[in-house]
Order: sequence, then structure tokens, then C-alpha cells
Amino acid sequence: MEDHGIKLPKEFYLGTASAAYQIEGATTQDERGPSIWDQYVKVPGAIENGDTGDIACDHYNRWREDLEIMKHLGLNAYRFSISWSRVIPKGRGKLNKKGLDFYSQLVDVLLEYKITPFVTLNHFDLPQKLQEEGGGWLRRGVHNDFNEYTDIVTQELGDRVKHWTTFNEPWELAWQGYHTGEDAPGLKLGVDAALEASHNVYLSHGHVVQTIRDNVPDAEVGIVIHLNHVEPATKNPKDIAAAKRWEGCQNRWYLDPIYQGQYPEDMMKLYGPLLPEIQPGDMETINQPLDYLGLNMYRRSVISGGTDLAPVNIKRVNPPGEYSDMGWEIYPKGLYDILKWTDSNYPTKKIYVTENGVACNDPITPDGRCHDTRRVTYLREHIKQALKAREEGVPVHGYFAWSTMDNFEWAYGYNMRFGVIHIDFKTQKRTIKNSAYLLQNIAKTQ
Ligand code: IFM
Repeated sequence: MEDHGIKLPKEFYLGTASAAYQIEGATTQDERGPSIWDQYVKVPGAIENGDTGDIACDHYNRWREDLEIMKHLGLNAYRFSISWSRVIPKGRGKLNKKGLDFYSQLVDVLLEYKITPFVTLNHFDLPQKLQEEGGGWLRRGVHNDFNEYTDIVTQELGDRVKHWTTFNEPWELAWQGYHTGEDAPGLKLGVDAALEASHNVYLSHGHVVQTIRDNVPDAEVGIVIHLNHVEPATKNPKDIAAAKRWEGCQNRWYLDPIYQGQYPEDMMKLYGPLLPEIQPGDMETINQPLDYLGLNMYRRSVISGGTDLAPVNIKRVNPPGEYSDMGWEIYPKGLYDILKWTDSNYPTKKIYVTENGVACNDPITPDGRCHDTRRVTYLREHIKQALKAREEGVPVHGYFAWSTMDNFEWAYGYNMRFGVIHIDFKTQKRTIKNSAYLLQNIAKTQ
């Protein structure tokens, strides 16, 4: 492999990330309860090719092999999520010991391999029972259930897991689950529902921060937000205003409450009657001091005025350039820009780049390898941009490539491959891609 030109700092996490529903499979094994994704994938037309997560990468049964590969690559961290309905099949009440034991064993072997576990408590899946009772995240009291689940998981794993994330990508969870309907539970209820779900997710986040700290006094606690650097498509004041609204909708709506204890005023005004009820004390609950921000970034957002997501009224513009198989622009400087923007507007102790990656569907070639050249370039250039921001003082302490292995890419099913490990979904054969060897080479520089 040609020289990548990267020297990793000491004390820096380099790893990959995954999510339970996307890789585990075994959706009915060992008394796991159904989640909203098990239900949603049954809706005709919801997922490309009618794919489901029933088997996925069968990681629930093949996790030892997957961890062996991480060890072989010399990665020092792994970010994964816990399936709530594997641990508490009905969302509250009866615990499924076998489900909890799965994660406990996983953590033991990670530590044996000197791989630091970063655990996400919620990465898009919710026990189906809680969806049926009161509409999932639309029910304000859902935070009690999330707290019960957090309490159980942190009591069990907290002696070994020290990095905890409450939620992954609250914007996607709320807007794509309750407004655009492209993700589970697949509801198209409107912006008001997305804002309501979002507020309840944030209340749940706020409530469990203290629970994690009580159970794991030496924990680092954070949240993971999908942040893209926003740029107006032109200097036209209409585009500038639209870009500001998109930045408000996707970035500031999620950062302001965490770091400033309030929703952004301009967006409150814009949403007006669509806003959920914000009760006295809510913003204080949400505004818990955190130890880190998890930042997910894939592309930048170039925005003009339009009619999408009214009243946000934007249109995403695709400037000339290189695009992934998913149709997302490849723009490494966007990672530097968003890190700098975040650091100057929301100074925080630590930032981890918790997801960054690219969909390129490269096949296995006759030499038995996967030459995912575009991903090699993508990861290398983005890691450089993250380290550049770090050199300029942004407290970037880790980088996780999305994703550990090709997996169930939500509404795209198995059509989009993000992994640094190739999965043959017919045979479950794992093949280490060139991009994983790049990470291995970078890891060696530490
Ligand atoms: O696969 C997803 C992941 O679950 C959340 N962040 C974006 C990834 C790529 O779409």
C-alpha cells in the first residue's frame, strides 16, 4: 500500500463503528423481542429488494470472528450499539439475561484484545411494544422506560465499559421516523411529530446521563449527532437564509439544548405552532454537562431556498464533484469545516468523530480481495482533515470509520456497502478490504 502520510497522535482512538440492527441478525434468537425495525421491514416497498435485518451479518453468532479481525487490524476502539429489545424484549419489565450476556461476553473479549468499547444505548431501534403503547418517542413518559433500560445495561457493563453514548443521530431518528417516514416506525405525521419525538428523545437523554454517572462514576458520557457543514449554494440572500434554516434544523436544534440549555430562537419562531409543549424544567433536564460530543459526518450540505421540509423550505444542491454510490458528495474538507465550526460555537472537552465513511459497492476480484480504492482515499483524506483540525486546537480524540462491515443500510437494505470488511451475504464470508488495511497501517503509526 502506498504511503498514507498520516501519523496518529498518541492517546487517540482509531476504530470502526456499527449498530445492532444493522449487523446482529438473530432477531428471534434467545428470546430477543421485536423492535420497530423488525416491524417496519415487513411493510411492502419500505426497504429496497424487501431486505430485512433478520440475518444481516449474523454478528450475533459470528462476533468472535469479527473481533478477531479487529484485533488483527490493530484497532484500539470499537463503537457498537445495544439492542434494547434483546435486553428487555417488551421495552420494560422482564429482563432477557441471554441478551445481556451476549454484550457482556463481547465486552470481555474486546478488552482482552485491548480494544476499548464505546457503547451506544440507542441507535434507531426501539422495542415494538413501546411503539404500540403510546407511539414510541411520541410518548413523553418514554424516558422512564429508557432510564430503566439504561440502568440495567450500565449496571451490568459499567465495570468494564467507560464510554457511553445515549443516542445516535436524534435528527434522523425523529425526522425520518416520524415525518418523512423513510425509517422505522415509518410514520409521516408531520414536522410537529418530529419535533415532539425529538424533544422526548432529548428528555430521555437528559434523564439517563445521571443514571449512567451513578452506575459508572468514571464514565465518559456523550451523545452522537450527525453534523454537516452548511454552505449557501450562492450569495443570494434567499439561499443564505435557507442555509441558516437548515443549519438551525439539523445542527443548532440539537447542539443548543445540550450546550446552551435552549432551542435556537430563530427556529422556535419558524416552527411556531408546530412546537411541542416544553414544560418548566425540561431544558434544565436536557442541559446536562457531557464529557464528549460524538460527531457523525459524511458530506457537506450545500443549500438553496426550496420547498423541502416546510417550513424549513430548503433544497439540497449537488455541486460538481465526486459522489459516492449513495449519491453523497465526497468532500473531505467538510470534516475539517464542521469540526472547526462546532468547536468555535460549542466549545467542549472532547470530540470523537463517531462515524465517517462512504458507500462504494466494490466487488471481490479474482485475486480474492476487495480493492475499495475510493474508500481508501475517502478515509485517508478525512482522517487527515480531522487531524488538521486537531493540530489547530480542536479537541478531536478519536476517529471511527463507518462501518466495521457491510451491513443492513436501513431503507437501502443490502444495496449500499459502507464496510471496511466485505460481507458475502449468501455465505457470510468476511473479506478484509483494502480500506481496513489502510486503517491497520495508520494504527501502526501510533
Ligand atoms: O448506516 C448509517 C448509520 O446507522 C447512521 N449514520 C449514517 C450511516 C450511513 O447512512
